Amino acid sequence: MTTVDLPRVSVTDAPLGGPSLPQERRLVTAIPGPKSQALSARKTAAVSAGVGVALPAYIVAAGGGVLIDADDNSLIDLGSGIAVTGVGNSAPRVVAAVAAQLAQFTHTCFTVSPYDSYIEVAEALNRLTPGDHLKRTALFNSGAEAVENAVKFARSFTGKQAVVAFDHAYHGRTTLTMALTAKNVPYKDGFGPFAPEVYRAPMSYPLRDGGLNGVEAAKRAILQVEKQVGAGNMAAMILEPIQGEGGFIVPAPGFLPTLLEWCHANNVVFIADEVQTGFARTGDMFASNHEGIVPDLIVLAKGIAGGLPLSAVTGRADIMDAPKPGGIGGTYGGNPLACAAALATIESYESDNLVNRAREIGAIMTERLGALQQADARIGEVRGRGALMAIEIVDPATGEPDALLTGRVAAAAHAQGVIVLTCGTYGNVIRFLPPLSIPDHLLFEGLQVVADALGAL
Ligand code: PLZ
Repeated sequence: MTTVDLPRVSVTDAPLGGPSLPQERRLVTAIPGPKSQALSARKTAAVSAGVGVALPAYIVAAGGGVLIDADDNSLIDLGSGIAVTGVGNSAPRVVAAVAAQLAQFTHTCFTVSPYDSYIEVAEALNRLTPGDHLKRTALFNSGAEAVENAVKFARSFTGKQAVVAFDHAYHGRTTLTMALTAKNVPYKDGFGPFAPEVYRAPMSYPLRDGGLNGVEAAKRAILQVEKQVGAGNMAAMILEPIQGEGGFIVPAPGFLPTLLEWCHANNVVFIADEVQTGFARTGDMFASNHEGIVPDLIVLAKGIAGGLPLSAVTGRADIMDAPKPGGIGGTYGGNPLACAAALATIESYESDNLVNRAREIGAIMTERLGALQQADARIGEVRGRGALMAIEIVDPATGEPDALLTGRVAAAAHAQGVIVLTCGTYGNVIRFLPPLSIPDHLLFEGLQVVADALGAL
């Protein structure tokens, strides 16, 4: 039994969860065990059937690289609650900052009675995001809410309405963001009508777009947009620099810069949705940095606040200042507890050099998954950056996506106490999003469990 021995995380004062938990995979019962099964029965009776659960092991504590379930199983976390707990669960700095704020005041509504931590978060995001131009920030609660507001800023600034999103895109589940999201089941099916003035363009997907390079793929998208929408009607183009739910698709080099250039030439706001890729995850503070692009607006959430609900739009001051005072808001956006968590989280990314930790994790995953691909032709591609990596599983004879096998590998890993998530338009991608607080030995063990699961099928 070992504990996290990374010097950047204090292991002292985390009484419940946090990194003081033994850093081990431990199977006490079958997964899910009897207590989790009882909770599943209560869930079925009490919670909407529309709210699905990927792995019904109910969690009682978490920290470092593990989640402990109700039956005392210790599961290796390769998902971070979908890329949220980059700094780890109940990270000591976050716990201390939120506890202190909790004792001061819990809520005033910033647009009624403001407080300084909201401003401090805005200042930090203005400083950290790509580009050294004049910026402003506004805070919200969820990724989808921030995406919606990014579109509002773009429409207000340009006086235009149309928004272009891409194949395989995921931007949320609200009416506008459902329209932006590409995949029908489960996100959109039966939930229409969708918001109008949303159009779709073809993505750069190197494994599946016939070898187009980034510039060619961008020109294809631009041609379609010019013919079907018209720059004169377009407020914004939105995309994820690496697509998340769509399958961890890394566009070919040159795709993003070519689109950005076209947007700038046509008074179209370029919005980078870095909800999943942001905050050290990709081995840089933001994925846009890898491509050398400076988006007009950047949408942030997930990794921003160590697990508390917070999101943001940060970008060009002229765009962000376009709405009239009072045009942007919400009861909880930039809640003081979430702001306290964000400040502690951002401090951790910076002073613990978690960008570097993401690169180390990326090097381990690239090596391990690459070796697996060499040995197994069913892995069509290993891709991603830093601590955001995936394998795409295919039929080796045809290259066609193999969603069935993908689901079976994930289920087998779950049964062995490793939390991995699937994704992809075709459901054939296994993604790896470990918390940056995971110790190396758990990362190796988790990847080995997945390798063994694949090998046995
Ligand atoms: N933009 C790029 O990845 C959230 C969705 C989980 P919210 N992705 C996880 C699910 O099944 O609902 C996401 C994202 C990108 C926007 C969002 C939306 O963020 O905080 O879930 O609203």
